[in-house]
Amino acid sequence: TNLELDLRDALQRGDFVLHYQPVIDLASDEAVGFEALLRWQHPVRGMVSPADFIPLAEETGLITTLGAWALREACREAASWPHDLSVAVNVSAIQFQQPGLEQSVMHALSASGLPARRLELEITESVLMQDAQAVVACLHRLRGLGVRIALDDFGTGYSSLSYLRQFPFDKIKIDRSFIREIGDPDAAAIVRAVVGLGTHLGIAITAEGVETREQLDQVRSEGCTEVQGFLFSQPLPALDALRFIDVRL
Ligand code: G
Ligand code: G
Ligand code: MN
Ligand code: NA
Repeated sequence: TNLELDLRDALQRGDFVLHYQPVIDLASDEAVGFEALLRWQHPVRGMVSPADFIPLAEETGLITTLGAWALREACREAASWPHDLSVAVNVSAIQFQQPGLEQSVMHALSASGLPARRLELEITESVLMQDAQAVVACLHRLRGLGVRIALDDFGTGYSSLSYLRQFPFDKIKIDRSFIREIGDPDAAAIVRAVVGLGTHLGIAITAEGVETREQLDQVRSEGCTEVQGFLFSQPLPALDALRFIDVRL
């Protein structure tokens, strides 16, 4: 397709940028980091959503190059932030099937000088559907570098709860579909159960997609440790993201 051809050129043209959504710690009510989210500024089509181009990049294998770029760019940017702020980068399941993920991470860290503890990798449950032993080994090696691993979009995939013991996660991010419904007792019960599990296993819990004050109050009372969502901020260009920190400090 045309979009596929465009995608191949887009990296060279420098069409991609990262936007950053603040992550708020509920103990201090302060931003503790940002999630980096890819944006494609197409010269003709305008802004193309990752929901459209990530699947295409995955089918064509371009996600490996694009993912490596996102890691480098996010680490480069984060290295200039106040030192207690971390950056989270989404990693596609396809990147786990290709060799070189660890090298990409190590290269992004060494080229930027960003301490590994300030980098978090977000993976989805689809990663866990692959060769479990290989993935576990890879996650352990990545953690050995000092980076943290978050399980993203939790609750939307097919993972069983036993995966939480088997795989070394530092954080679970509860998918925003549960937060949207959290006024409903059943959804609230699910959030409560995940928080209980996380607390027991020593895993931090982020609530994604917090849009209202009511949702914030509820995820706080359920014991979530961090929040993200439009109530605080949409994903922002790098400069605006830093301004967001200044305004809140
Ligand atoms: O920010 P937005 O809601 O438009 O993102 C849509 C989807 O694209 C989300 O599922 C998000 O995780 C994914 N996404 C955004 N940036 C990246 C990236 O750098 N790598 C991967 N693999 N997925 C990303
Ligand atoms: O799959 P992942 O969690 O990485 O996706 C992040 C996506 O969620 C981004 O595209 C971001 O724009 C979107 N997002 C972040 N906060 C909110 C929110 O409060 N409401 C909605 N609807 N989307 C959000
Ligand atoms: Mn994410
Ligand atoms: Na998510």
